[in-house]
Amino acid sequence: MEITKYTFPIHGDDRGQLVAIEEMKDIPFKIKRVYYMYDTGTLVSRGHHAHKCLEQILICVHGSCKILLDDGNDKETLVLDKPYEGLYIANDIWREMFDFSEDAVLLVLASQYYDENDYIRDYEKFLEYCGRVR
Ligand code: T46
Repeated sequence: MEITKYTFPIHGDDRGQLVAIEEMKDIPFKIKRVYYMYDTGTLVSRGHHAHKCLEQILICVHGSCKILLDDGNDKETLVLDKPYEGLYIANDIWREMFDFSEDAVLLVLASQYYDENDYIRDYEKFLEYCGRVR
């Protein structure tokens, strides 16, 4: 499976660090929505779904977490623990987020507004969907 991780430029100076992300320049889509999760229990596993159209960039801006990506054939698990790194997740990819550190803040940049109809929340339906679209 092809995994795309972006390393964003850090505008650091003696005051600290600053990361800026511009749509269509630093990431490959226009940002329609931003959301983030924090205070996630360390034993919690989130996600467990795919999206039909949505593209996203996940950035663990504080702490760490793990992301499992599954394209219906291969599975890969990555660690997000750097506030200047963004993991791109295309549509048609099953994702699970787990192993959150207590201080984890996971920020997500999304290409579409929230739409429950875009979710595939059943793993068997996801595999069927992959078979149809690939
Ligand atoms: C994804 C992973 C990485 C909204 O009302 N608006 C929103 O934009 C979002 C993302 C969620 N919600 C509501 C829907 C649920 O009642 O917030 C609640 C929790 O959402 P969900 O259970 O879908 O959260 P996760 O962490 O399982 O998944 C989220 C995104 O939904 C999903 O698109 O790819 O993070």
